Amino acid sequence: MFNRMHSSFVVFFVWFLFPRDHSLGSAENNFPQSGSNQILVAQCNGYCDELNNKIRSLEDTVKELQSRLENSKSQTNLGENLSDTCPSGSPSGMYQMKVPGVEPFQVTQCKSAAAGWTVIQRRLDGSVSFNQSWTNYKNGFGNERGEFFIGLQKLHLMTAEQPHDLFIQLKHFNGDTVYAHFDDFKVGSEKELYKLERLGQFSGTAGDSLKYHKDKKFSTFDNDNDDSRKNCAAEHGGGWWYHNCLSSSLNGLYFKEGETYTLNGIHWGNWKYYSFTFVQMMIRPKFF
Ligand SMILES: [Ca+2]
Repeated sequence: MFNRMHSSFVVFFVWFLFPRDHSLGSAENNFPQSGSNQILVAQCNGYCDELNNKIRSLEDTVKELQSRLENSKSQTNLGENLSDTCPSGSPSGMYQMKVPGVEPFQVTQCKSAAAGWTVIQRRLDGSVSFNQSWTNYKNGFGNERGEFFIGLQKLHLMTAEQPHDLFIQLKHFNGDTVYAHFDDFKVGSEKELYKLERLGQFSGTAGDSLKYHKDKKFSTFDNDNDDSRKNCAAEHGGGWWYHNCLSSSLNGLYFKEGETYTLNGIHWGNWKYYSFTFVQMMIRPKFF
């Protein structure tokens, strides 16, 4: 809809420009051919300048619209590419989420016949830094159509309201894909430093690299709540429910080809690779 609307604008302005250019040419052609240039300039003054200014202004508008159209196209393409990342190939889309205690917000959901999986975290190209402050982890950051974290406060409100499943998809640069499913995910309040309050039973192909973090508080480089003498979040490049320090961290640094041999990447200890190039965390109400 957005693309179509802006395409129409671009077409309209292009149509608007060229006839004017043409009529301007016609007007100049109608000037006395035998007259001097001074006469031509005199006749043109106050008319051509004004028209030229308008044309320049319209050209700027067209450029701006073209730029917005390209941006819109790239965002749409990203959304289309993501559609096959949903479980069982269910289609994805943007929806408005309403949770008591917070303003309505946009989310990506994988729709199924019964209920949607809401994406709460995504890594896919390294375009967004996940080494963010406590405030940013609390409120969320990034772009819902690309890399982002939904925010701890929203996670708390959503999972406090009713029980949720957690589904994590992990993919390595070489194409290997695994998943982890936890059947009772709950995040504590800010007062509880957003601790990983519940996880439930694990199932999946990735191995359980999250149970080590159960009951642990969330930490960021500027708010160290871990059980280590070190600042785990600062050391491992992103906020997480660190213990002493980690079995997993899906908010670590992004390595484009997964080529790290340290634990500061997008890490899931039970799996053979040190860093992933695609991660998506999703939640869904357990009873619907
Ligand atoms: Ca510490």
